[in-house]
Amino acid sequence: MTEQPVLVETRGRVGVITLHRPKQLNALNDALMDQLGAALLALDADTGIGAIVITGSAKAFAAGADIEAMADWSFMDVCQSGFITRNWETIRQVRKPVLAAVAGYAMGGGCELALACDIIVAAASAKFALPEIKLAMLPGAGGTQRLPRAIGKAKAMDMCLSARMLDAQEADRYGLVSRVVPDTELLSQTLALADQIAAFSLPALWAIKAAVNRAWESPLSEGILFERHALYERFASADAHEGMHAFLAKRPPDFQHR
Ligand code: DAK
Repeated sequence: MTEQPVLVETRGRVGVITLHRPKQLNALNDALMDQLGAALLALDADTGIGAIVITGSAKAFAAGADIEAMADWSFMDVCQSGFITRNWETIRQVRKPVLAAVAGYAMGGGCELALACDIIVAAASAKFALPEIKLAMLPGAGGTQRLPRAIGKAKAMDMCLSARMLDAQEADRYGLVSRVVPDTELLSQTLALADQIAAFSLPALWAIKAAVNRAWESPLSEGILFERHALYERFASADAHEGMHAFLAKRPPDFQHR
């Protein structure tokens, strides 16, 4: 029986996707990225889900794009198949919060996948690198663009040009990750965080995620305008009225995700 490279389960309002090519340290091949994309879209469409967690194994979140698969590809092969564009960027369509729970290696495409998530929770063992330069390649799944935005040009150039690997503490200091937790608590703490997020009003989560992402991609004035309209839209939401009235009544809110 063929092993599934991606395992999916739901825990309450949280969808959990586990990358599962243990022998290849979760190297990201087309089959895995196709399944990851399909799982992300299915969870995003599921009205019972409020947040998504992507995780790997204790040794590797993912050790990058599958080098064995890529080794003999030609320019025409990657152009014609739309390599990366075709399936790696599905994550950009996801409107719900996506959390990466990273232990061990997050290298190359694995680091880029984590960077494409909204929150990165790193285990103390996590290691982040963009080592494509060692292969005479370049980080081609958003690494040269998201990394400088996340940690600034100086640190990003260092990582991309020298293949420097960051441990979890450095990644935390530089702002690459959101939190660092003990390895034994990686999944429990990430799930607790995802649970907390998923209990909030889904339309408000959509709006906040879209607004923060807009901050990456537009001048301040455009971003502020986007935020202002997102705020006005909140007043059309039953949950927003419920949230404010619950606060005034000193009771927990009963969000209907509308
Ligand atoms: N691909 C395929 N197999 C991999 C792999 C990878 N990225 N990483 C590890 N493996 C395999 C190893 O070959 C080995 O297989 P066997 O020999 O057992 O058959 C098995 O996983 C265990 O790996 P190691 O024996 O090497 O394990 P160690 O603990 O000694 O070392 C390591 C772990 C993560 C330090 C090491 O495996 C390593 O350096 N791996 C390669 C990491 C790397 O270079 N990652 C970047 C990949 S390149 C593009 C867009 C994007 C990209 C490129 C182009 N275009 C749009 C054109 C992205 C490129 C990348 O991500």
